[in-house]
Parts: sequence; C-alpha cells; structure tokens
Amino acid sequence: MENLAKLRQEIDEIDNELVVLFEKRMKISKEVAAFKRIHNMPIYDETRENKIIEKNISKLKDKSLSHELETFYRMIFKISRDIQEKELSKNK
Ligand code: PRE
Repeated sequence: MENLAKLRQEIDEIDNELVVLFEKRMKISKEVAAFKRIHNMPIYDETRENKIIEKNISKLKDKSLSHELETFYRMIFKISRDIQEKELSKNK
C-alpha cells in the first residue's frame, strides 16, 4: 500500500505538469483559430495532425506505446478543434 501511495504521488506530479502543458497548448490553439479565421483557413488540417503523430511516435523510446500515443494525440486534436470551433463561434 505504501508503494501504491508512492506511485500515485508520482502520477500526481506528472499530472501537475500535464495540466500546465495542456492549458498552454489549448491557449495556442485558440490563437491558431484566430489566425485561421483571418486567413479563411479550415480548422481541420489532417496532414498536420498526421505529421505530428508520426514525428512524436518516432520519439518514443518504447515503441509498443505507438498505438496508444496515436490515440492520445487523436483525443488532443479533437479537444483542440472543439476549442477552436467554440472560439470562432464566440467571436463572430
Ligand atoms: C491543431 C489543431 C487542429 C488541426 O487539425 C491541426 C492541428 C493541433 O491541435 O495541433 C492546431 C492547428 O489548428 C493547426 O496546426 O493548424
């Protein structure tokens, strides 16, 4: 049990970093939305998303996590696109 508490503490510490990075990434995503509106560009960029996934999978030390990292990114992109939609509809 002591070991579980220690492992959970490690997860909590990683989550602290993740929240900061998540907020940072979504803030920039909103800025991208503003740019896209000015330049009349669509929110969804499939090529860019696939490139990000490919690039980051290549950085994995443990390649058995490739599929899961892709799933993680697909979720991040969905959230990011939803935030961009929300941002654009807010400032019409
Ligand atoms: C982002 C979001 C939506 C696009 O489909 C591609 C990438 C992302 O969250 O990384 C950012 C973005 O809008 C872009 O790079 O064009």
